[in-house]
Amino acid sequence: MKIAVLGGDGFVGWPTSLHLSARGHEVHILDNLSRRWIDTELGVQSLTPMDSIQERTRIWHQETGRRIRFHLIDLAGDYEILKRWLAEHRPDAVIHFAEQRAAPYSMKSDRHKNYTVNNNVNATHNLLNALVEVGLDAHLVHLGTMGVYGYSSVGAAIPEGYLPVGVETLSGETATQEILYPANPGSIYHMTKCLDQLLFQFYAKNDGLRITDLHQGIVWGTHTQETKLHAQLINRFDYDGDYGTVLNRFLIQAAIGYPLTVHGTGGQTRAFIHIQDSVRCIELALTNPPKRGDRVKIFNQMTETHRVRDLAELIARMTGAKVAYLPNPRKEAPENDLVVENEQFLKLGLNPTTLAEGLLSEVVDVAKKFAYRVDRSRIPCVSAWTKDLAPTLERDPEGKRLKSVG
Ligand code: USQ
Repeated sequence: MKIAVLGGDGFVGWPTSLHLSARGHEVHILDNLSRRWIDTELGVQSLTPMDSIQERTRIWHQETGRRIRFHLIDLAGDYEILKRWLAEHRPDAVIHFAEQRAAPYSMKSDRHKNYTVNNNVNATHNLLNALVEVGLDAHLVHLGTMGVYGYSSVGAAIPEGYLPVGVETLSGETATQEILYPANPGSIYHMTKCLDQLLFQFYAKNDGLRITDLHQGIVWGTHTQETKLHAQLINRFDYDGDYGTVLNRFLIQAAIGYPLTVHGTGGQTRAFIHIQDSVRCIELALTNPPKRGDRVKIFNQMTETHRVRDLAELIARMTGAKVAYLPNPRKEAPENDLVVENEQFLKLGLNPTTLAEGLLSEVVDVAKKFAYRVDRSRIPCVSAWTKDLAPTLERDPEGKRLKSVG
């Protein structure tokens, strides 16, 4: 297949591009490199040393003989260029990762809120609009989030996208239908993914676009089979307060003797998936497309659920790290249960990497190896969800006063 990977320079996009190229697909990365600019804005860098996209693709060719082409295109801003590219290249499938994906970054300031909404919603709509305009029947696979559901526990498992509901008709009978599971975003970023869902629903219904939406949990880990092939193919690893996600942050914190930064009581339960399983799921979704005229196909892309404090205690036991219970910068339920259905990927053959088997090698192979690159001052989470939460974040877990808050 000829596959366009939009956002193929990012944390999930890069290993996905390698995985699909290794399986013989013709891969094209379209990316505006915004993630690299955001590193510069925040004054942070990936824990793992990361080469330019051109250098990465050169090494891939050197190691495997396969080519991945890179095209510098801004999906949200360059609609005409995107349309021309699609018309000229006519890919069989398009994988859409090209969105600002960090909840704390999206809540940093009014400017960051605007950026996230403008970038994410325009990118998705430009893509859908262009696919229709150039008459391209490519299978669109989008990286969504479990966060569209809102993690609330109602004592029932979260279904894969659609909820059967009974509606009482005027004649007193019960009509049943399936609706999108009610959206309940917890950040501006998550809200944009909820808006994406509606865009997909409309374009599948109105124009017959074939769309798969993957509601992914929190990704942990760094390496995949392909990124391990050469030191310069390594994936990025974020540990800072905006882009670092909880489990990868705890791993690096443990490696450098920094107290594990649990927000609030740590009673938040979230869904997780290893990066290797994430790229495998995308491949499985690609090979099982919906038919033209079908509704959007939705998968829950996760393999385990865990409570944040249980993860912290597990890593503390493994490594001897201390756990710090901190004021929560986010407006979120302090405690929740979470049960998620994920039968579809398991039936298609996904064989999950469990936390129990993968964690220790991650600590040793990545966190310890690159610990010398950590800037401790970038670890605290300083993006507050509301203005009244900001003053509670003035000190870091080691008691030092932070220079700027917000
Ligand atoms: N948390 C801590 N300590 C930390 C960092 C986070 O206790 O140092 C807590 C947060 O308060 C939150 C939970 O851990 O309750 C998860 O936070 P996170 O930063 O790991 O993940 P999140 O902001 O939800 O976003 C990440 C990705 C996003 C993806 C989402 C999947 O950045 O792109 O969509 O995970 S999900 O969480 O299932 O919605």
